[in-house]
Amino acid sequence: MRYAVRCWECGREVEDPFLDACPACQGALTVDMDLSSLEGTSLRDLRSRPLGVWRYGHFLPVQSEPVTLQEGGTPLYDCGRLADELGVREVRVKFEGANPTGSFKDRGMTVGVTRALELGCRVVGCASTGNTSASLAAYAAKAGLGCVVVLPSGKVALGKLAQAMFFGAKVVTVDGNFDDALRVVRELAHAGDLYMLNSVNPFRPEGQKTLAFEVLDQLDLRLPDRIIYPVGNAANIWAAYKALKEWQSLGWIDELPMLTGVQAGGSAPLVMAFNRGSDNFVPVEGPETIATAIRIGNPASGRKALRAVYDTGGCMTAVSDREIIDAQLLLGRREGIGAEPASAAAVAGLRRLLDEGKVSRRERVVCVCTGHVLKDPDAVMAQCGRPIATEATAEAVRKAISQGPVPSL
Ligand code: AN7
Repeated sequence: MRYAVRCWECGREVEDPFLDACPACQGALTVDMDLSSLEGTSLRDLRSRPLGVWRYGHFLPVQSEPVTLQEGGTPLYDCGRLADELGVREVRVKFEGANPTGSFKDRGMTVGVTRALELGCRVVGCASTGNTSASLAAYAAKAGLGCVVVLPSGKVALGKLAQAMFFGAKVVTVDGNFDDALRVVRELAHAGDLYMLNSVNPFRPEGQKTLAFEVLDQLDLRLPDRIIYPVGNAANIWAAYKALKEWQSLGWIDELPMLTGVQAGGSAPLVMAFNRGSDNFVPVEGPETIATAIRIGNPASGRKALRAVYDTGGCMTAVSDREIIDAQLLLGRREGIGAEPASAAAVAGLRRLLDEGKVSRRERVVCVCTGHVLKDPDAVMAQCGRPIATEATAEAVRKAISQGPVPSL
């Protein structure tokens, strides 16, 4: 597949594969795919391959055999009980926790690490709030590459840290938040210490396009009214927009679902920009939220994400930590879906937008639940308390379970 890497701001073509921003204007980079060879084809032509990232290989800018752990192909659950609870016509949940390392990041990493091999790199690296590092560590292991991950100290959920260590990455924590860690990794990449696979590397969002491709594919191109994403560094919602535009350009879809982004209240620079109707955001110093995955004050793809939202007639909203936790429990206890807090922000945002009358109760909505509940066991235990300990007799257990209400919402 032919493509060019361009500056998203000024359109200039960027030839040096190791740049992470436009040399002329410092704008973010993007991959401009030449889809002309796909003209006259249809989605049906792809379906001989199994549902998953590589079903959409024609839309991905790598040529060699992919480094794959069979990512993607995640369930799209029809959540009737959740829809009743929220009071909306239809809610589906795209459950990205079902990916090999438990988050949507695997979609970008299969492409990003394949690209790293094509460029002859030996060491890959990233800054991360956790999931990116877990995913990169696994794909680097599969590819036989060295891996360095830089994390904000004390603020990475236990499951994610465990994964990065387990898969053999060099794990370094720094005093500071994600934005600081990203600045450091960019500097290491510029000095040639590593090949950076954060989402400012435009090959990452290319893989993440497949999340939106799959949603449309699973719905047989019967478009939902709205797709809701939790937003941190903001590449994923941008990737969805890029995916939708590509299928629109081929005539596979006519319209675009309203792309809607949810940030945590303490880390919501893009929501503030949206509320002002602005294309530009002001970074938040000292971002805070229980949803540590999206504890990001200066989203690298922020301007792209705002474009995605404005251009599709979507919106953005912020939710509190309490709303996030309530939504996480709702997903678990009404639908049996185990999502980490950041993922539950999508559902919390839907509830808020319905209550505020900004989303119609007649809509058909897809919420993207980006990561698995087991990523953050501490967040779960803080809500659900401890098990009841007792003697190993039926009588003692009967007594224990008869005390207090049966746990539910
Ligand atoms: C579960 O791992 O930024 O808006 O370093 O882990 O594309 O950044 C994670 C982000 C949503 C936000 N949900 O996606 C990282 C990292 C989960 C996440 C997001 C993240 P973007």
